[in-house]
Amino acid sequence: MTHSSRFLSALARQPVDCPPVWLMRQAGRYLPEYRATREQAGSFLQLCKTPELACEVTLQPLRRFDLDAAILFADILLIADAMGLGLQMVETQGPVITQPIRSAKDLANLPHIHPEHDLAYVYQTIRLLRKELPSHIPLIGFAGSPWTVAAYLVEGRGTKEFYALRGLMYGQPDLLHALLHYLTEVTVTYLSAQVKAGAQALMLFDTWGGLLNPVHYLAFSLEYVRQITHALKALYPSLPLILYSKNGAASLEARAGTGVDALGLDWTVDIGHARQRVGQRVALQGNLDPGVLYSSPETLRKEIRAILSSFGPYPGHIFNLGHGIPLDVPPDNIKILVDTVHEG
Ligand code: 1CP
Repeated sequence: MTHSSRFLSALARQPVDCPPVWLMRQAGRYLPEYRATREQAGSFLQLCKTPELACEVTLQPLRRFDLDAAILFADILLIADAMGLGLQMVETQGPVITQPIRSAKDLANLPHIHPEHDLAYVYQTIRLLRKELPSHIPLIGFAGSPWTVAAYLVEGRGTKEFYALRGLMYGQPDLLHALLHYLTEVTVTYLSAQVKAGAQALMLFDTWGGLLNPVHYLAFSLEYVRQITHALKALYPSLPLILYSKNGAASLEARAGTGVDALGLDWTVDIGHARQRVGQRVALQGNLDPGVLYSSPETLRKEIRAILSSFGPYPGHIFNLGHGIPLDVPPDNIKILVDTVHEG
């Protein structure tokens, strides 16, 4: 089967006329029109919960740049809001959860959420987007991996170290496994309803999997990703799935064996070496250092071409950053990035 979309073709490791490109956090604060719409909504959470405005900010980067995919505007922590855990997005601090999960009692008190009802606004945004998007621009739905969502639920905020989470892993592994199991079930329901609403590919963000040693990584993160992948593939066999990890170079082969179609790479791995290690089993997505967006157009072009040439003339490359667009990069550099990738 051939696709009318470069992005879906590359995910299926089929030849394309030029590499597809989309960017993590392509909607966001680096765009003045995003800041204006967010102000109109009143807050980040209100923006996510207003389908017309969430649809608008999803489309904003596509009006400016020749991107090959759209990503739903939402957040991996909206399920914490649906669980009533007091999620707040604090301007200078990022996410804060006022009722973190640290004990068996906290876990027992977690409500059984019903994503189709409790996160109805997400599905409404997806339906609006599918009406607006041209047929060659697929819509990516997403969720956090259970480990990465648990990181915030246990810690109560974003940090570099997540010591409360790691302390719980060593001190009460059964409790953490019970939380991860619960999040796995919720995530399968949440994501399958995104597909029913119109998402054409799904991405799992395992941003904090790289905190773990290889044995713990398999047990506390990858095992639950594998369960989600198997459940979704049983429901939707041809649905493409992408797994992103930060600091995940050590586990490339293990991640390629979970049944996902593509791996998202951060910038600390050479994409050509990664391709040799995983072969044609999965497509690769990445992996420009977002830091290059602060350099000159010449350096930006040079680094983009280095990644394209390191990957080589094989099918299965989706160009992206190694992590999200920082909030203060000049939008002109994003245009240079996208156009340079398409020039090949
Ligand atoms: O307006 C604002 O300032 C809010 C900033 C913001 C945005 C634009 C947050 C808060 N979330 C989002 C949207 C978002 N988050 C999207 C959709 C938009 C797009 O990509 O274009 C996606 C896919 C996410 C995913 C997400 N949220 C991740 C995984 C990817 C990653 O960045 O590693 C994580 C870890 C989060 C949590 C989160 N939400 C917001 C912030 C600032 C953070 C990270 C905080 C931290 O570093 O701990």
